[in-house]
Amino acid sequence: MVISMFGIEFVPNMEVNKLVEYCVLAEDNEFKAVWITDHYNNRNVYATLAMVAAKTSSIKLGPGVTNPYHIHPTLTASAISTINEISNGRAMLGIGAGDRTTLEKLGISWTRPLKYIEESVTVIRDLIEGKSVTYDGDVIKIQGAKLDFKTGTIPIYIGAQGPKMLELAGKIGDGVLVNASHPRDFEFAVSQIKKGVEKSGKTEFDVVAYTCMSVDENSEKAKNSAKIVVAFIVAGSPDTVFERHKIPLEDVENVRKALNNAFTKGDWPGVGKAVTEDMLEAFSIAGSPSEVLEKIAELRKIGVTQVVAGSPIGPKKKDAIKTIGSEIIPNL
Ligand code: F42
Repeated sequence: MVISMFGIEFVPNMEVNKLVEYCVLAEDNEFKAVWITDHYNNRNVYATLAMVAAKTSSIKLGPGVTNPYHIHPTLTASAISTINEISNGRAMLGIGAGDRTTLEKLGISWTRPLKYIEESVTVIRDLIEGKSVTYDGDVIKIQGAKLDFKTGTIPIYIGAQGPKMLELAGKIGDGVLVNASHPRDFEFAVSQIKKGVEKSGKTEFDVVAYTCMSVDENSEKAKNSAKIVVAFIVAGSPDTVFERHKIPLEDVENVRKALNNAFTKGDWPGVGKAVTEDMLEAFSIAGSPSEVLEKIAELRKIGVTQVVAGSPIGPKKKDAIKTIGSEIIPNL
């Protein structure tokens, strides 16, 4: 397998102009894809993507990921087609089941995620292709919807971690965004994805490692700056993941307590102290450029075809983007 694209992820929790500046820098530094996360409490993902599209010229771009509960598939089809037009055909669509806690806060009940993804992807693809869609699914019902414009084909990537969602992604997606950083998680993921890909008969499929990455010439600094992101990953992961990585549940509990203290008493250094070396190793790709390259090589052997540098990227984002562009991407 070869790494066909090196991507980057941004959370629009900063001013859009600043995020666009980072994207332009990423494009100038050999990154080929930019994924923008979608949470209603951040800047709107499509408004942000429109700005990124207008200021860049070659980097592919898309939401990583939107969800069909909060955003109706017809609206997603229209929004991503608009981004495809603005960007001259550079759009990609990332879609996943969404974040249960956030959706439930909004009064949206999070049921049947597999069906929602399967039916939404079918409908979105048909709408993007300019078809008139009448669909009587288990969870999506549409009668005669059609976009009045067409902007070309758009690859659809599915955000997946669970065994069934991974298989479904292989079956119906053009790619999958797997939120993980360690070879053990990808051994498991790729075996599930393959089952779906085989069922579909596809010959091409993009397996994306949507990683927590932190790069710096100083390995310690890189690792330290990944700790807070790793703590959040630990707090939100199911026990099966800790079993896979042999991480003691007492250590997990310490991180959860430390995060609680950080939110209530502002003790953020305590969070850094609670994150263990094993957690850093399991949930991030953090270190010097040569350490990061070694880890990417392992992922490639397992079948990863795109690596995405996700938060925090490095102790200093701009420096990290330049380091990845000069020392990592050319050496893949
Ligand atoms: N979520 C966001 O809200 N915003 C983002 O920007 C975002 C980015 C992102 C990037 C990469 C990525 O991989 C995920 C990302 N996510 C983001 C999270 C994403 O939206 C999904 O929450 C996440 O990927 C889904 O995780 P999952 O693959 O584990 O799927 C869940 C739904 C799961 O439980 N899957 C199980 C499995 O085995 O895969 C199946 C569950 C099941 O069987 N459900 C039954 C069914 O029919 O669907 C019944 C359940 C019922 O109660 O109805």
